Amino acid sequence: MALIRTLFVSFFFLLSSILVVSAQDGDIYIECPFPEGQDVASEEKCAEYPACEWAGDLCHLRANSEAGYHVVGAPVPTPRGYKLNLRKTDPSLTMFGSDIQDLVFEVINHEDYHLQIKIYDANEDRYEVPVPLNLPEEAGTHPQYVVNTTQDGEPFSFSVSRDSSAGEGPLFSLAGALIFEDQFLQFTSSLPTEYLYGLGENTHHVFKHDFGSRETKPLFAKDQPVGDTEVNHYGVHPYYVNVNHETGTVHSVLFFNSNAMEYSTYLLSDGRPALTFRSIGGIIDLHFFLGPSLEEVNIQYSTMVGLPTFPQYWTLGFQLSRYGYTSVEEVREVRERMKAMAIPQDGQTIDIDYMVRFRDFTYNKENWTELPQLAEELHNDNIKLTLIWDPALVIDFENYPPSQRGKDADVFVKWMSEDLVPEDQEPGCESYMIGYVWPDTKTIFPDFFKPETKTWWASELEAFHTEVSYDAVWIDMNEPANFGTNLAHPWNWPPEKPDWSLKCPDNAWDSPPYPTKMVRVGGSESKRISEKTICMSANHTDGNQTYLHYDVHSLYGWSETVATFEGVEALFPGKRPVVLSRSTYPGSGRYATHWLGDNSARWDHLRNSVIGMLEFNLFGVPMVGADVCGFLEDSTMELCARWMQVGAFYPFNRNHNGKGQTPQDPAHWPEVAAISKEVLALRYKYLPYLYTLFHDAHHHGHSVVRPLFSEHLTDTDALVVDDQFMWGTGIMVAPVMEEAVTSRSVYFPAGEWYDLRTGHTVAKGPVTLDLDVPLEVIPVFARGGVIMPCQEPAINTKESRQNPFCLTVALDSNSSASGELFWDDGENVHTTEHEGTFSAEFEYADDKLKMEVFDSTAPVEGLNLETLSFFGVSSDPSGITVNGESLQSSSWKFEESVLTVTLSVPLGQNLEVILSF
Ligand code: MIG
Repeated sequence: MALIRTLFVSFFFLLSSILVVSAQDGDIYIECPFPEGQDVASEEKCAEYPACEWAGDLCHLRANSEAGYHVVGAPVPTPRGYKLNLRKTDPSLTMFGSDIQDLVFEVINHEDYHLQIKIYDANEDRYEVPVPLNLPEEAGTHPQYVVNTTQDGEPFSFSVSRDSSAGEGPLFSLAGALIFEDQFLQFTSSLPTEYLYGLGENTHHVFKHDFGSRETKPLFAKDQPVGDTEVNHYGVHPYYVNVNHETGTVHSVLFFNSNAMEYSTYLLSDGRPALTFRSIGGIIDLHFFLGPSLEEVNIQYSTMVGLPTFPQYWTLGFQLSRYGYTSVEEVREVRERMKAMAIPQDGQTIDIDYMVRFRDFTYNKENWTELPQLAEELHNDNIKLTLIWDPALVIDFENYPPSQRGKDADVFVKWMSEDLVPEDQEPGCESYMIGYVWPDTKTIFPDFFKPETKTWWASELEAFHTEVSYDAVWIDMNEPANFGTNLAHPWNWPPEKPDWSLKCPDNAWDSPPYPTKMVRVGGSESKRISEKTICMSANHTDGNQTYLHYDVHSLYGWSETVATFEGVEALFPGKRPVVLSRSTYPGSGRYATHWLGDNSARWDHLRNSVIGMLEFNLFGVPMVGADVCGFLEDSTMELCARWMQVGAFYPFNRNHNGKGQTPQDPAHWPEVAAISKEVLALRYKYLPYLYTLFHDAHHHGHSVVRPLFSEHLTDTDALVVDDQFMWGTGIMVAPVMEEAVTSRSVYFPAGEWYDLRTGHTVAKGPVTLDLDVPLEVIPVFARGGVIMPCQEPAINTKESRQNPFCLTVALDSNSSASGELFWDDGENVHTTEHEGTFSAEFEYADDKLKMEVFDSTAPVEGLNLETLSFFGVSSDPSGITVNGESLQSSSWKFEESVLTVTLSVPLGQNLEVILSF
């Protein structure tokens, strides 16, 4: 029945198809890209590209009717939608050659809120992204979208709209010609509004994309530090969110493609905001999510790419790290400093310094002999140990068993064909692609797509754990990074050895006709697509299919993350694996924590980190943070103090420093120590709230950190704020990210806002206020209407988890509020939804606070609720009852609209508190 209905619905779409392309589409000026960059644009240069023409001092695509495709025949229904044939209208009008002449445009209906559109070669299979997606078994029966296409014989175009499009134009509307060549895809959509967010991983200076210039940003996984310009870095997320500020609705689109790509945001000459995507391989595969709220879009997207991993509780505590610790002794000293200053800490990370000559699965028996003891000492202090591994392993089969075992299991990445193997191939290396990274000998790279590789990697992780009992795994350099590709020699090549580097061939994959803008940014030395990585002419295989590195390059980190997650899962059965990955792709969030990579100790990098954090929350990777106090360059007391304050509100809160930089652990400066203690106490107090948000992320796909506009989609002031952010709906942070300032202006959207620390009323929005922000203060607010669970803080989460609970009840203008709490042992996987879990819902209305408990199991035994803080109460109550019993008046205190009630009730039971006025 459902199927018939779907067919019927699809046919209905077809019948309602309309012509969406106007005759003058040639005037909208979609720029033609030059491999050398836009500076070379000239009439002469433009003439080299038959699909383009010079007009209005610009080289732009010819009209759709010339350079595009046209519709051939009628749509053909499929079980899930329909297909439409397209043909290139004039085969001679090409950009880079090898146009695919016959294409299929396919509409695939999924959930009512979720539509997939694919455009692919009608005759030959092309590469498609092998990352698994969760798609529904049956399509919904009441789709919220409508797809319109042009009809037989007409220039091909299509649009996607909401079915109830009152007041809202198309969400996506193909503008101009579609270009589909073997190694060059380009399409442009006009967007309903300029409120566009997401797309990464790039350095972004603003959260809302800028349409004022035709800035093009590349996407391709690269070991590329945070930059000043909008470089591509570690991961790839071709996914955007678009807000319609007039209708207050949100939709999002994933371009599910993993080839090197780039995007541009700009205004078409008719004034419409536009987004152009270019990719150099694969197919056009688009997933649309209709929301209509921001959180619904987040849920819908995460549901498809995989719900985010549920962090172990300790990972929400403060973690300390640095590159360049010289010895176990140094780590101990820092640890002592932290203890002496009583700064909370839950994690300690040790970087590649512990290894022997940067060889994975070894530890240096000189300065690091006592690494196993250090692990025990940390554990005794309730601190978890994270160790790092890089993917590249040394070629030293005789002396380095992990490589020999890997060779035996045939796990390493190979050249795509024997004839590409260089003449000077190292002995015993078969057709492995050989590079050079940190170790002082050449390296090979595991192919994590292979099942054999996963097994081998898991057993190496396990074997090393018998030597050093680490708790979590950090995977770095997994873009994958390779040094000096195509150059005379890597920067760290041993000077006594003759020059050598990995050299990539000059073929279609390593010298593609349009290598994207990535070859021209980030100080690219080789100006090639293989800059700082391995050659594109490599093969990967998952056992069934073979993939070119050219296609799956940006999935390397994702594949290593899956392998590592599975390895850690096997190592600690029943526990939630803790894996920190630098390179990510859609779907990585179900396995990984992410940090934003090598930033510098600079104020603007602190500022950008908030944007990166917000973006990764859209990307379904909510467990994210930047290197607190900055990685490259020396931090200063003031910067580090401010950064510790902001970091206290990153979901992943880790102070990490670069090698050679002066220490910046929070105990290093007395001022920073004091400031860190205060702000970490506030973080630890609200960890039960943060943890509950992560539970919602893990179970439903919610984001954790949210932009200010999340609940205020028609507020155009809120839509551009990116120096403030929310934890869920309850906490707003307005950090100070500028040097030497003592006040900052803070925007408060509609509603009641309270100082989270004192409970005092601060604002009734919408309003902008200038607030004093002395160095000791990071402004943090509670939003009226939300009840947040909290707990007395402690020096680590092991201890804080035993402490009495509290509730912060921040009232809205109706004097009501609601919230929830999730609790468990903080580390186990839940095989059933209720096993070992506790959850409760809170509701405050009509002067009555109710806590309804749904599951009450062992983890909450012995835990009490001891403090209730009501923000925004108009007068001192005359009486309070707790579960029907009157409280003595000494049990509460009323001061400046804050009512604090002291009680003692078991957390695991229903509760009713009635205030009488
Ligand atoms: O090329 O392992 O982003 O966090 O400290 C440097 C050393 C290699 C890069 C990581 C950084 C880490 C560092 N790694």
